[in-house]
Amino acid sequence: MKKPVRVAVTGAAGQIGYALLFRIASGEMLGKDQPVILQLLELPIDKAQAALKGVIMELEDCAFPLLADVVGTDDPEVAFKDADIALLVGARPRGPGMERKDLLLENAKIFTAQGAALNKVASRDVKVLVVGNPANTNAYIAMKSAPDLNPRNFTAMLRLDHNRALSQLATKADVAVGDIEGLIVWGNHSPTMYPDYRFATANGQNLKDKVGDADWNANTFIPQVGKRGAAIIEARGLSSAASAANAAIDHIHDWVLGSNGKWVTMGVPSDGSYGIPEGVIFGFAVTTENGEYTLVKDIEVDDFSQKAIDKTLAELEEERSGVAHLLG
Ligand code: NAX
Repeated sequence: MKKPVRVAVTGAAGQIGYALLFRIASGEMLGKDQPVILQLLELPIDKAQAALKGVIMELEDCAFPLLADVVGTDDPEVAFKDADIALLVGARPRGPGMERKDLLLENAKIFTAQGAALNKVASRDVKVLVVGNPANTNAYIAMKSAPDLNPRNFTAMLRLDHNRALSQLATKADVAVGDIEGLIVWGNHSPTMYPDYRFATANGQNLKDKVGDADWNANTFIPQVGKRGAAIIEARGLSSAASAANAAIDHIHDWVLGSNGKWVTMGVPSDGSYGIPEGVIFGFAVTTENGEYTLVKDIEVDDFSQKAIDKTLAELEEERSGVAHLLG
């Protein structure tokens, strides 16, 4: 039997947490032969801790053979102790009348503290995925608050956007979703993101040639992927949870176990490629192997794509300057 992997999850009693934990414990994220220890963080308020207790009871009642232990806590240093993987899902939601700027600052406090706790107690190889919004900037803050950890350990979730784009494209091009390769979502996890299928193929056929419709790209595909989250809220009365949890599982699964040469989208600190300033957490196409990701370089950027990339970068830069004073 392999040594258990320690997986920390914050916001564990929330709706994404509820869709996520059972799949991690059943082996869907790290493999059916990989035991896990779940280290679950919730807010230090009675209601959140009671809900967390209930989730842990249900995890126990599943009798998952791969679940070696579960820890529930309100202390980030307990949750992140020796963590190999940290899924930062919990975040401050936007309250009534709250400005975007205030939301950024409230979350900055959370991710500064959690970054510092990771820095102090997590495994030096911890793989961090930030799901809580604004995900890219929260990941940036956590990364900056953890100076002893490799910045490459910090990522933000754009996989839901990637999966949404895959699904829309598969329907339009009438191909199986699993056959599509070469899709990218550039930028911020927000409606400014740029889903880009110029190089997407299915069974060797270029889908841009097949779909061949610039109007569909600009006026349907891009806005539909960008506003999908809002459409789910409108339809369900609640934000995406199962699909978000699924994307988190995909992201970590591929990071740890490899993407077999396929491009996947991860929000990762820029190395300066494509003119994105170093350190900005940006959605790029990557391939993954042996627990490492590699940015796909030298993708041609045409005028349309450059404008789209500039727009999403401008938004990220604005978010970054909004929290710069907190990061020293
Ligand atoms: P919920 O409100 O259902 O759950 C969040 C949980 O986090 C709550 O139980 C809360 O008590 C807890 N929490 C808040 N602050 C915490 C902290 N400092 N430490 C520990 N726990 C804390 O939200 P849910 O629907 O689960 O969504 C979670 C986050 O994911 C939100 O920020 C949401 O905007 C974001 N999303 C990000 C997506 C992405 O693609 N990157 C897509 C889905 C989702 O919208």
